[in-house]
Amino acid sequence: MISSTVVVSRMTGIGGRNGLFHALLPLAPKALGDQEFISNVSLLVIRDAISVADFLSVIHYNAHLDTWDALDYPGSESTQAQVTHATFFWLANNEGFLTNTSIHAGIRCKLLGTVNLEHDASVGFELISTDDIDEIGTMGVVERIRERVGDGPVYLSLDIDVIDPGMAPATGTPEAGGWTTREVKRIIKGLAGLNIVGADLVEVAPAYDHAEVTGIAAADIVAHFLALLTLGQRSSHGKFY
Ligand SMILES: [Mn+2]
Repeated sequence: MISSTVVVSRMTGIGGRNGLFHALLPLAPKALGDQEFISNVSLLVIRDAISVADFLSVIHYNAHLDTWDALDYPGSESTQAQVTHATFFWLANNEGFLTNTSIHAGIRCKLLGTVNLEHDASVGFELISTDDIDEIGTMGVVERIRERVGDGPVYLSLDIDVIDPGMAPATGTPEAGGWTTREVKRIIKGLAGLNIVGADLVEVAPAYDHAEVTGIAAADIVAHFLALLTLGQRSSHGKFY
């Protein structure tokens, strides 16, 4: 675990970049990892991705919105306290990194009301709920994502809790009734050919895993991300296996 203070100090380090991640991962900004610290790192990696493109759409797989306004939380007056695993897209948008053409996929978190959805839209996100897949199928989800982000630079962020906790139990804020690992993999494959400039996979908590089932799913999804980054825009829609 690394404190938010350390995360912020790395964010604001030499050149405004996270040198460690940048040096380790020269091909494209990307990160993998565990609970809250690494979720905060999503913001770091988005900052690195900005070295590739001035503005990004985000494709965000998660049970939760992660666009919450930190100023709504008590005790979040300091810059450090505002960096949490639920606020980093709000921060990224405030820093001017995001277009208003981002999209969530797999949302099923508890909400206080429509005001939460209105705020989420103000951060630039459209929303595909977990239940939407029952009406439109995996390819319908793919089509909505592709239509939303278009040809512009895209950043992928996947919280492992988008998958049902029965298939990926090792995470800190599980939500019942998620997508299957197969569905998530199929939707990721459908993104082939998009202008993807960075990616992360976050919120895996190995101490909660059983028979490494979550770790196996996470590693497989990362392999898919690497395939997307390697293929770049050469691949046509949905054509990789
Ligand atoms: Mn989540």
